[in-house]
Amino acid sequence: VPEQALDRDCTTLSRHVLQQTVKTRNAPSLLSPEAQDISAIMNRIALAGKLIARRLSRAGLMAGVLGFTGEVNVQGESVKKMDVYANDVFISVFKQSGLVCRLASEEMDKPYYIPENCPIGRYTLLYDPIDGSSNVDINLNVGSIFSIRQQEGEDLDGEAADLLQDGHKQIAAGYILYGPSTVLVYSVGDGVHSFILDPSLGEFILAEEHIKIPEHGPVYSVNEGNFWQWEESLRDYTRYVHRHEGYTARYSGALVGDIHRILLQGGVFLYPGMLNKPEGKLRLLYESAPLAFLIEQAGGKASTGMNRLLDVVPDKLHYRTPLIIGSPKDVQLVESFIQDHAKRN
Ligand code: P6P
Repeated sequence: VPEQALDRDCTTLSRHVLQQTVKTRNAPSLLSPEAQDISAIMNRIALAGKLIARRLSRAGLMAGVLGFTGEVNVQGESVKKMDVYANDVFISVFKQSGLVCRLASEEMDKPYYIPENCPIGRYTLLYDPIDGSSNVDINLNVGSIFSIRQQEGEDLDGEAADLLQDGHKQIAAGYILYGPSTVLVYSVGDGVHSFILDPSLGEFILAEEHIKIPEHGPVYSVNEGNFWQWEESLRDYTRYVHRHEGYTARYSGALVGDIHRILLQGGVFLYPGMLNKPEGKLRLLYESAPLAFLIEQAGGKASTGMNRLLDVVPDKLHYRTPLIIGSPKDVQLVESFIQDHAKRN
């Protein structure tokens, strides 16, 4: 077997994270508490990903996996059985971790506290357990999005006020894409790295290090069904890409797959604000901020249209913002339409 293949087989996620954390956090050695912590947390996230991937691969064959629970979540969205399963998987894999004291998820009104880990728990996991779950029943790609923040203070009132800080406070962020293969993409602040799950090994194996998003790409990814709900600036942007050669529309209805395409091929993903919902749909703390952290680490940009996404400070856990994210040149083009309109009005 060529040397290269052997080396790749040996670069598992846990080894890579340790190396990365040491480089990024100026940790003195692989044995520093923080390097070990982040590596252990990433391993738990990988375990959650494996459990979710396995369930998704059998969803059509097992009773009780597809379809809706009949409940409505804090977002006002119908809850899919897979949403509940995936949410609980993350909680259960972290219960035994000893590291994470709180989990804040799109599916839960309040954070979930792991009492045996609190208050010493040093970290909080913010996550969207299954993003794009409407795709589950039609066997299209879905994803999990995660973000790790340091626990600050005791949070004795359960309000998790220390989580209401900007995206620069993230220690690590990434996503798991459940597609033809299961891909985990993460960053601890020193570039973006991807891993592919080898089901025969049960390991995420390094696929690509220091992924760089193209400066410009052909893809614009947006739900044009909302066209008449947008501000005029976004409609003008859409007319521009319709008229100019070299643009192509790609939109799957599941954020992680759309972002992964933009990361690898370049272009821009947009979920703008709308006339009746100026804040848009996507949640800051466990969707936009982790993806913004990652895309900036890959050399891209992430914006609300008016501000850098990572600078946004939420005033509540389920805070939403418009999101424009992807290749620098393509994000700047959208921002130019928005800001030119703002100047004129
Ligand atoms: P729309 C899925 O519900 C999600 O949160 C993202 O995964 C996706 O990008 C977006 O909403 C799709 O929303 O309004 O275009 O169906």
